[in-house]
Amino acid sequence: MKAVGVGAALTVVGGAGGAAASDDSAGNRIAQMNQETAETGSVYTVQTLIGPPTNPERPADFFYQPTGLSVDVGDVVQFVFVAPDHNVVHYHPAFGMRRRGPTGVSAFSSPLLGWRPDSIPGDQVEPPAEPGAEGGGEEGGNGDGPTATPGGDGEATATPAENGAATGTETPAGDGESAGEGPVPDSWLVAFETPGVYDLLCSPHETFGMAMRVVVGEETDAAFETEDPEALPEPRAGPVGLARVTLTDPALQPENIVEQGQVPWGSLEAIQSAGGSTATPSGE
Ligand SMILES: [Cu+2]
Repeated sequence: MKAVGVGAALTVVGGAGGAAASDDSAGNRIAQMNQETAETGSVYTVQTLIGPPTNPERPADFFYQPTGLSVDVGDVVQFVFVAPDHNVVHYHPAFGMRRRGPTGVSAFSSPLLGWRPDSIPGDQVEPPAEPGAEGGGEEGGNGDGPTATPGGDGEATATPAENGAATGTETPAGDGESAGEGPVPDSWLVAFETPGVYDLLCSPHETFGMAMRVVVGEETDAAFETEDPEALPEPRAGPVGLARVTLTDPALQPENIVEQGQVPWGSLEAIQSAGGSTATPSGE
């Protein structure tokens, strides 16, 4: 599991915490324009997280929390990159993918966010550490860690002290509640203006199942397959790898998302049937 250093500038995002009211005035303005929907203009938070693997085909669970989200037209979703090195991409023909969203909606994608030099311990030393290798690696997480020089001849090894020093490591996975504390340097906002069902993926982790669904308004009829993995088109037109499992999970049926409001990762059938490692203790 990746460890994320603490102590860098945390002021980029002011209190990424709550799901509401990051901009009261705008929210009120929109609410007045749409008085029939009291929630309109709300800001919802979705976190990128990493947890223990619930499927032997992946090294870890990479997921959005919640994985299913119901919002009203005009609402904003703030993606908070608690675990670094993720992005948010709409399944859209502009990206060479089959459209998994309402027609007429522009493609959107975020950059890969949350990365900092100490995101991957040992990454900034010479020569570059291999994943999982001594001095770097994914097990890491040990604060005083990588002072052992990974390089052979003790020569070109810039001491990783600075990197190591920053690792008062805290693994954010599963910490679904405290978006306002800990290493949360980045976030990204999307406003959903068109009703319908939207499927989103994380480019680096789509094959591991990192995908989610946003249902905007009451429009739960999707113009694409949401239930039967067998009926999905073959990649690259459709979702790839375990994202096909995620996006056809019964818990993510659009009607269920609207009914529940939010569907946490841990309530996906695929996760529960995997023997229920508690990947998402925070699952509201
Ligand atoms: Cu990801």
